[in-house]
Amino acid sequence: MRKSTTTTRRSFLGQAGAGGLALVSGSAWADTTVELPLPGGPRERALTTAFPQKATMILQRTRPPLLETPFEVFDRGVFTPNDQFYVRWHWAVIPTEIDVASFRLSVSGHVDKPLSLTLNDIVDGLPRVELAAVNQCSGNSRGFSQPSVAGAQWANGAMGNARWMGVRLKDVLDRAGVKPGALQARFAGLDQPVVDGAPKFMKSLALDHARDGEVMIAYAMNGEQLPLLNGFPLRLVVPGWYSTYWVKMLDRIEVLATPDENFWTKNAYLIPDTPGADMTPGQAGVKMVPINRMVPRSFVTNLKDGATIKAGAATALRGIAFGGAAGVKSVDISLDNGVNWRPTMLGSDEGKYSFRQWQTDITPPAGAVTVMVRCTNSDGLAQPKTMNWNPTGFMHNAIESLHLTAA
Ligand SMILES: Nc1nc2c(c(=O)[nH]1)N[C@H]1C(S)=C(S)[C@@H](COP(=O)(O)O)O[C@H]1N2
Ligand SMILES: [Mo]
Repeated sequence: MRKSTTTTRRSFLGQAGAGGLALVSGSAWADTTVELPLPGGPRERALTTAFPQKATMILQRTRPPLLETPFEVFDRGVFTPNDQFYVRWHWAVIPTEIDVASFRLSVSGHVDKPLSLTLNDIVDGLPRVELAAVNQCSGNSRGFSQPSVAGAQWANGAMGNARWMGVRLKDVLDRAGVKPGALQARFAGLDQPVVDGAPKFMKSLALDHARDGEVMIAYAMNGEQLPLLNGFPLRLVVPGWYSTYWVKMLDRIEVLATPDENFWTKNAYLIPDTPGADMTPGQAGVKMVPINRMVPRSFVTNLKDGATIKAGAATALRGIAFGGAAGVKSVDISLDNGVNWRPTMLGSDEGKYSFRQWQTDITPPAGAVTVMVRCTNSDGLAQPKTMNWNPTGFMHNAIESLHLTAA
């Protein structure tokens, strides 16, 4: 889907900043609710349509905006629509409009030639790349932690899949000329802390990773400009890695010759260095490391937990899966608590970092039936049967179970 340069600029950046956007328009939320039963939490959540460029979302927090994708959206297709793509910010000072003419992306630090790039330099001046990839918050599904942990009580909707379009981070770094001895690239956006002295949100990647040719600076998702709340006009896309690294409203890249000591890289987003980032509540002396590659997950999307289906007749089951840092090798289901598994049929392959649909059917006799669904990725990593635990509720990916009644 290559477009001419003029069309590209118009469609991805043209309407940018026009008029400005109130981050919350009026008080139009909380008039409807959705059932989102979490252990120890409220059964219901407010739905909101009050945020710019967003349709119905589950309201987790208003300032900063934390909006969850209603789960039924994932049944509609393998790409998550921009207007229902989840939203997460750390600080509430977020620009409500961006002047595309004066916007600059700076590249500084341990480079031969510091850069100050306009959006046109990026859109027209560098090779365009496109990649489908899942953006998932480290804390997706945190609300299911037991014992419960602090932080946004996400159910399973702090994730989404899009076709990202932009330029390779490597091409931008090459243009600046990274000097020998550089270790990391650090990324920051236009959002600011709400209190003086609080640490600005920044994340760093090892330079080899930053230059792997896959990490992107995206200016479009699903064929449109990025919604403001998803990082307009530019965001980092780090395929296969948790979204904490996918810095939004990206306007600053610094190449560092010494390890990044900033709070968000050094002290936040750490996981236990154990299989599945699993530990025991209260366990002492656990080595912590920065969160990194995603792990496989799979979900049923066409039936809800507790649904009744017809006994003795074929019932279609379908859902989505993703492999994390590798492609989906198989999605299997079990009707006997994980003793026997059988493969499902996989839908079209949109690339190894994308959601992939799966489908099958089941014909259970009358009675209760529990369907377990398990993804194995092409590295051979499969979802575990029991949920991991850590104090920040990161990296949940246990096998999901759906309880049905056949009658
Ligand atoms: N500039 C900026 N980028 C950011 C963040 C932020 O607070 N500020 N949060 C990160 C985290 S933790 C997540 S989960 C994703 C969420 O991306 P989304 O809002 O587009 O879904 O943005 C990431 N990028
Ligand atoms: Mo996140």
